[in-house]
Amino acid sequence: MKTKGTYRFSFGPWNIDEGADPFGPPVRQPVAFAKKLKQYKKLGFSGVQFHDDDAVPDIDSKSHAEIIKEAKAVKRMLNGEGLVAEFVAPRLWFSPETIDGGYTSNDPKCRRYAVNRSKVCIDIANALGTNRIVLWLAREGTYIRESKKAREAILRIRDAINAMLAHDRRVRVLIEPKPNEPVDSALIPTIGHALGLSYITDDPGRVGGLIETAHAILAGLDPSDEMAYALAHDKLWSVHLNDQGGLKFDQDKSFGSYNLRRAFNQVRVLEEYGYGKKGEFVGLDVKAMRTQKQEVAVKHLSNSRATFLALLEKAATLDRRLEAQFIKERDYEELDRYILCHLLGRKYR
Ligand code: 3MF
Ligand code: MG
Repeated sequence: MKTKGTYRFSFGPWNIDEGADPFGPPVRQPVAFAKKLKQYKKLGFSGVQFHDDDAVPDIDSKSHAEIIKEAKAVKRMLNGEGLVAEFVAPRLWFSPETIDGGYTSNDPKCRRYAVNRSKVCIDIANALGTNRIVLWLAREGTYIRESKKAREAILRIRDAINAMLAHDRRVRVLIEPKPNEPVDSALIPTIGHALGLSYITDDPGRVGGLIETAHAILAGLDPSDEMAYALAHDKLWSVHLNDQGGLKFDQDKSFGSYNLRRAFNQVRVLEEYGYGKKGEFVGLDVKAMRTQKQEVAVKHLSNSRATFLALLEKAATLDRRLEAQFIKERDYEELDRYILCHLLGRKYR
């Protein structure tokens, strides 16, 4: 059992936001990046997750030299706060070149843009001191299936990853699957798809996954089982813990806020199989409720971390002897009862 202090937590600057949604404008003032960085340690976090343009805004209008200079300045800011960069993700869903997807766009010019931008993203990651690139394949999919040839599209994603692996022999690519939103049908909807894809790249040892709770739930799957699957492949290299109320839009609710037992099982599986021992971060991809006022719009982060730690204690204090006994007797009704008592903090029997 690891002690509480041995997990390292991370989040991205987008997790402190202005509360806009597709139906209404911002309700909070923007917080400057430097001010966000000041929050990390206070909230109990030491890792920063980046999009390439979180580190270097207006990236497409800058020269390569400017981009690297700015990324190095961000690295100095991180050093100043005692923080480290966990990963950088190319934002391949914003620019006009990525309307039809990045690596799978039907326009070869747009595909070239996506691959070039991914290479720049690797250079930024190096300047920030991380070799981890996360690919959330936001628009690699379709609104109507006939618009792209799915097999060809998968091989295009493979080729793009190969180009990234060749660009830097130390880089590691973490695929973050999601089944839908913004597209109707994503080409890499689950971790099984992501890891399957890793094995047809030029260097499978450098391609793994990041699992987000909400994304697994949106695929109708159990997030802890998805994590176990990636752990069985030694390819769970990061997580985005949060919560989600069923098959709706991607909610990014605070970890454990919807289904505590499901959250417990994620913590349990991470803890049981040594997640974090190779330096993996516990990432939280959570959003403050739109109703939250400015001064208290970071509680979702500290609360999610606190819930993780509380559930870690639940995992540690689970009576493994009893658990084994019920499993041996195949008395899963009793196991169910015991787990609920344990989570409720009630004396069992
Ligand atoms: C989308 C997400 C994204 C990714 C992020 C980094 C806003 O559903 O979860 O977070 O995690 O872009 O890959
Ligand atoms: Mg995410």
